[in-house]
Amino acid sequence: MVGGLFMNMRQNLNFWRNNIYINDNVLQMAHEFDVQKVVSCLSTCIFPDKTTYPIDETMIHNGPPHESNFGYSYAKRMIDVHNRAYFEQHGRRYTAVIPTNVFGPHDNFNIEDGHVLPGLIHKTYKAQREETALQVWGSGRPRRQFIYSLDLARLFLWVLREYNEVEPIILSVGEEDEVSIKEAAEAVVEALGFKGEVVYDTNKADGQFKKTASNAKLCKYLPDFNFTPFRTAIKETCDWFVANYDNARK
Ligand code: GFB
Repeated sequence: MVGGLFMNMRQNLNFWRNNIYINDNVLQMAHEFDVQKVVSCLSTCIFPDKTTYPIDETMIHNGPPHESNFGYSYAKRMIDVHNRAYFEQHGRRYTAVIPTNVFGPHDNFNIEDGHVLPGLIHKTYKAQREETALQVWGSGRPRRQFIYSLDLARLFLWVLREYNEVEPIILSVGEEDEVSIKEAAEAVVEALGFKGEVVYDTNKADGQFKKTASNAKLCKYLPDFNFTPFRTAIKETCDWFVANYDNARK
């Protein structure tokens, strides 16, 4: 069960309970049916809020997560505990990846519950048609690393077939590819050719200011992996959304 900052702030209990149920049912059934490998998803938003940067895989349990999504964060951290216990007690090599903020076609474009990029794409699309201003929530100052879903899918196949550690691995673009929410909004505005006004609603929460993660472990395994350039990925996602507006999840 995933959602953007604002959905997490409204439903920390549901994020905790539903994800704990999913974790235990999926992993226990995999074990009982002798599934050889399970790759679970954590997220770079589950790391301690008070931390040094860049964040790496060793830091998952080193302190409380950001209060906006503690339910989701603790539930996801428990997957790492589950995986270590299945390995110790049954020799299972169940593992986890830690993607940073994912975006792309087929995303959840719901404005209230979705993540920032699909939210901005949907809002820009509406502002264009209604000739209103684009409302970006928060100050635009927080910083994020965004990974294109197509790149994540390619990395997922590699993890499934080649990655044999139980320890999680961060799947993210480099620290140098981190952008501000403002820069992300500008990329969406450019991709959709929006000409209207862009306003920042600073009454809305900013959430975590940054959660800069290191992809050094991934680069050690796959030094030649090429991520899709951010603006190319945004353009492809915007084009998909416009072409599939009627059937998109929104
Ligand atoms: O993707 P997002 O909702 O979650 O991004 P997080 C929130 C940031 O984008 C905040 C700004 O700084 C918001 O103020 N923002 C601007 C918007 N406009 C919008 C908008 O239209 N929609 C949204 N949603 N935000 C989540 C965690 O953190 O990261 C989840 O809460 C999950 O658990 C996810 O792990 C990957 O990146 O802040």
